[in-house]
Amino acid sequence: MPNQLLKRLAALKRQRNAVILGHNYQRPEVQDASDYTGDSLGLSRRAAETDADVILFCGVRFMAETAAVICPDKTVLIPDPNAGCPMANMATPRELEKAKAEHPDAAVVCYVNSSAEIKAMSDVCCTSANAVSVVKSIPEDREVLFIPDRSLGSWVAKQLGRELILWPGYCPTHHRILTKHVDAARRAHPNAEVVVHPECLDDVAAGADHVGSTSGMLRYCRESKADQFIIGTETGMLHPLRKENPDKEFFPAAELADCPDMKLTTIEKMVWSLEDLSYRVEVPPETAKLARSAIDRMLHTR
Ligand code: CIZ
Ligand code: SF4
Repeated sequence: MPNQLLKRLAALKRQRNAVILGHNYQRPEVQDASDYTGDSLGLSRRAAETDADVILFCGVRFMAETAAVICPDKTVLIPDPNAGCPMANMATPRELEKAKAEHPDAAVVCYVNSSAEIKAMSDVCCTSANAVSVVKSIPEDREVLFIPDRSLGSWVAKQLGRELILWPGYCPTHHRILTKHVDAARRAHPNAEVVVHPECLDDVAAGADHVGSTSGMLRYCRESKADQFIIGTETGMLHPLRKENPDKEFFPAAELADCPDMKLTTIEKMVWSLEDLSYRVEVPPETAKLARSAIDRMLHTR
């Protein structure tokens, strides 16, 4: 990475009093140029704590929206306005309205991978790190409509032995990881543990040694006695795992699990973003207020 660009980025960061948040799925050089890296929940917490005036959010739009909802007084920027999430787009307000009318008594639990509008229409939000405890906090006799990720919903249902109303959304990147890929990786690395994300297909999750969020994967691999791991999630995750565990080896379950939206962020775009204070991510106050309630309910779940 040309040093000049990184120097320019550092100078702009000081000038703008900005903090750079980078998701675990970002390009390695973007993660290395971030002040904090982590999953969307961890980064939202950083956003809530920061004294910075500007948050440069290196991730996809719904994550920057969440930061904007939590920090209404700060300027939230995303380096590329096209960085969306196909899964988040699989739940629209009109469709959710219809589903809520069909299940008027159901509690709506929405995965953080959703637009602020969808969060505003939901009872409580969750991430892959806390989905099980969030659903558990809802009384057993109440129906739960889980949106938009069918795979995560079905994994949570299995963990709790509880039936959930599932939504037909999914992550195209995680669904590229197939059992045959995991089997081939196991044959190539017979001593490795298989660690996958709950956005993976049901049979991939069922065959894994551990299923968890990206923050959960970091914890699991740090604590595990194994020294080789096959990782079933977006390939950006290999970077923080390798950085934190230099004595362990990490192999992707499938090289194809690359999220094109996550990879839209580059150092150049980060520099342009701080130069121009673009692209601003704003959520209308009414929507933000309701979305905030769903997020706060998640944060207060134990
Ligand atoms: O919540 C996140 O950051 C996502 C999308 C992945 C994960 O499990 O950390
Ligand atoms: Fe969305 Fe999947 Fe990309 Fe995450 S990896 S941003 S869920 S498409």
